[in-house]
Formats: sequence, structure tokens, C-alpha cells
Amino acid sequence: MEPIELQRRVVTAIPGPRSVELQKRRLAAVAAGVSSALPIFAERAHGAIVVDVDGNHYIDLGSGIGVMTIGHTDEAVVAAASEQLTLLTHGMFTITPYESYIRVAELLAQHTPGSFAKKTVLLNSGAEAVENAVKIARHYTGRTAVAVLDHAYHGRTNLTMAMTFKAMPYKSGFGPLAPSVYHAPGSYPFRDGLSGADAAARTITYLEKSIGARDLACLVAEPIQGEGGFVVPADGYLAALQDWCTANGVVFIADEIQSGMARTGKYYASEHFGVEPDMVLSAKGIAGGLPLAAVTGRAEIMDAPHAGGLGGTFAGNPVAAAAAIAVFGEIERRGLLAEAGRIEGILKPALVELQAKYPTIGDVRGIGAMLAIELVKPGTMEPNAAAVSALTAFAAQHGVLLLSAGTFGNVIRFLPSLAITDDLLREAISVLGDGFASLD
Ligand code: PLZ
Repeated sequence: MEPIELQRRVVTAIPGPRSVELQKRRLAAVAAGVSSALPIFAERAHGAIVVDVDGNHYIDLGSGIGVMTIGHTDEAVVAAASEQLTLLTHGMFTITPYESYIRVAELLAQHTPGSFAKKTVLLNSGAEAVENAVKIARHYTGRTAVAVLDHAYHGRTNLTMAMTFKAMPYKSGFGPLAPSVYHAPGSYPFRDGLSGADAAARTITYLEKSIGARDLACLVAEPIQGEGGFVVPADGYLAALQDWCTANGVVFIADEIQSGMARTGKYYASEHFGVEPDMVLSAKGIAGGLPLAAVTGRAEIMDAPHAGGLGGTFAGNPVAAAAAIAVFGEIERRGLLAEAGRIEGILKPALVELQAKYPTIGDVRGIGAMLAIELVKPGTMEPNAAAVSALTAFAAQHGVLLLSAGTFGNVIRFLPSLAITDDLLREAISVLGDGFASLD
């Protein structure tokens, strides 16, 4: 096959005829609950470009929700995974272990925040990492309660569904939900206007008065909330929570599934906030698109569960582990942490400029290659989800993939690959500008 031309190119109506055809088959064969943001079917991708079945080339600002952090079909990942496929496709680490699992655990110990002794368990998905973190924290503390924050997203399995904030589409009709999960108020500077200290005091009051530290096994927080709308907590908020957890024997867990793996210019976003969580959760970007997730934490906590207490058939699959080793290697070799700053340096000022022109942009926020705009009805704080839908549809029509987010569906989030070129980024920004102009 010809290499992909790394350019935006719209050659048919969107969706094109082959996508329309696939959409018909999909509606007949795929469960209705699995819906898609756009009726466009992908065929190939490379770097920051996705090509659909009709040959349209899109600039991808979503990276499959923050997975393709080092770029689609990255050569090093493809080579490592392809070679591993031919050597050992499946081993089942709890039957016949293999080196790549150990290597990923070593790399995670090295790159997660904190210089204390750490250990890791590998899993298949983000939700599974969250579930295992809670299991380990419960086993270690002998306590059962789990605290999460308003606007959080932690997954769709039974326990993580209870931990996720939004009823629609994640929880409605799917109960009963897992017990002993408590949603504490968090820090959302644009909407609550609270300082980090005041927001932390409010959270801690809830933890102490409504749950009680005696029963609380863990507090799980996303350092920058992903699905919740790229909410960056106020200064000092996370550090105050960590201090309270430490003082009260509560395991402090950072869900870095969306914010981690170099996306914000550090390996983990926790580093921006001066916190060293007891456990850090990785998934999404860790293995260049292959399914892999991890719980990495203080050795004494991670070693609490008995032998045989953790595992899973595909967990830490050798092909995914080989891909993860390649991802860590490429982040180092190509200096990709610095690329997040390059992207922020272009995208954030452009978004601020758009905000000056269009009062529907209430807030511009985020760090590195994890940026967002929150849209409101001009002059108010009222969420403007309709503008988000119009803009994401306009962008797709013009060859740019944009993702929405937020409890109110009124946030556009930008999670480009760190491999995106300045030119492609600028071109995508100009399409966004045209989109805003078309709203008037
Ligand atoms: N924790 C912080 O962002 C996944 C969900 C997409 P899984 N977010 C994308 C969807 O609609 O299902 C996520 C996350 C944070 C946990 C998860 C869950 O990760 O790999 O999707 O299970």
C-alpha cells in the first residue's frame, strides 16, 4: 500500500458513500448502545492523520481519546509488536511469565512520580486498572469506602460505573450500582471560583463528615479530569488532598489514564501539582494503541493482596507489553515530553485569541497537549452544548477530528498526537476559527 499522505484532504461528501454503506451494516449488526461520535469509518492512520474508507484525510485532534499520544502506526511500536507476535503472542503471566511484563513494571517504577520503592500489576483496560487499584487499597487498609470527585470518569464496569459521575450515558438503567462509593465535591475553578485551599477544605469536610476516615480505603482523583471536561484543579488543591490522605491512612490514587504518558509534558500530570500519589493508574497512551493498563504504587501497598489475588487471562499481554516498551523508548529517543510544550505554545494562544473574538468561549484551560475550551451562552455561565455539536460537525466536514467532553457536553477537548506538525496544528486551528465564524 502507498504511504499515507500526511495532509488534510476532503474528497467526498462527509460521510462518503462507503461510510454510508458501512453505517447501514453497522446499524443492523452492532448493538445500539455502542454509538459513535461520527458516522465516518476509519481505514488507516499515520502520525496525526486518519484516513477514512472514502479516502478523506482528517487531522486528528482526538487521538482516539488520548491513546495515540506518540502518533498513529508509530514505526517503532509497529515493529516491536509485529516481532513479538511471531515470538510469543500469549503467555499468561500467571502461568508462564515473560520478561516484557517485568520490563514495563520497571519502566513504570522509574517514570511514575515518587522515588520510593514501587511495584506494578498490568491489566487490559483503564476500568480494570481502576478496579484493581480499589481492590488493592481495600486489602491494604482493611477498609471498604471509596471516594471520588464530582465530574469524575473512571470507567463503565460495575464498580467504575458507580465511580463515574454522569448518569447519562454511563449509569442510567444499568444498576444496581456498587455500594460504598462516595462522590465528594472537587475543584472546578471556572464554575466554583474557589481557591485550591477552599475547594480542598470543602472536599475534606465531605470526606470527614459524610464518610469518615476510619472507613475510607482510598480517594481516587484524576489530576486533570478527562471526560469531565479537562478540569484543572486550583493551585494547591491536590496537594492538600494528598496531605489529608496521608495523615488519615487513606490511599491516594491518581487516575492518570487520560492525563498520563507524556500528554501534559511530564510523564504524569501529578508532577505539575507537586503530588506523589500512593498509586498511579496508566492506560490509553501506554502501548501505542494496544490494550494495556497498569496500577503502579508503593511496594508495601501493592504487595498487600495474597499470591493469586490479582491477574487475568490477557492482562499484560506480551504484544501489548512489547508495544509499551517501544512507547517509552520513543518518548525518550525523540524527546517527546518537550513536544507537549510546543503544542501548547501554538494551540493555547490561538484559543485565547478565539476567546477574545467569540464570547461563547467561557474558559480556555489545560496543560501541554491536553487543552480545552468550555462553551457558554455569551455573557452567562450557561453551558452551550449546541455550539459544541455544531463545531465538531463543522470540523469533521472540513477534515478535522474534534472531541467533545464535559458533564454538560459543552467542552471541546484537544488531545493531538505529540507527533503533530506545527503546520497541521495551525491548519486545524484555522478550520476551528472558520467553525466559530460559521456559528454567527
Ligand atoms: N479513567 C480518567 O479517561 C477512559 C472513555 C471512553 P477504559 N476514558 C474514555 C468511553 O466512552 O468508554 C478512562 C479515563 C479515565 C478511566 C477510564 C476507563 O478506561 O480503558 O475505557 O476502560
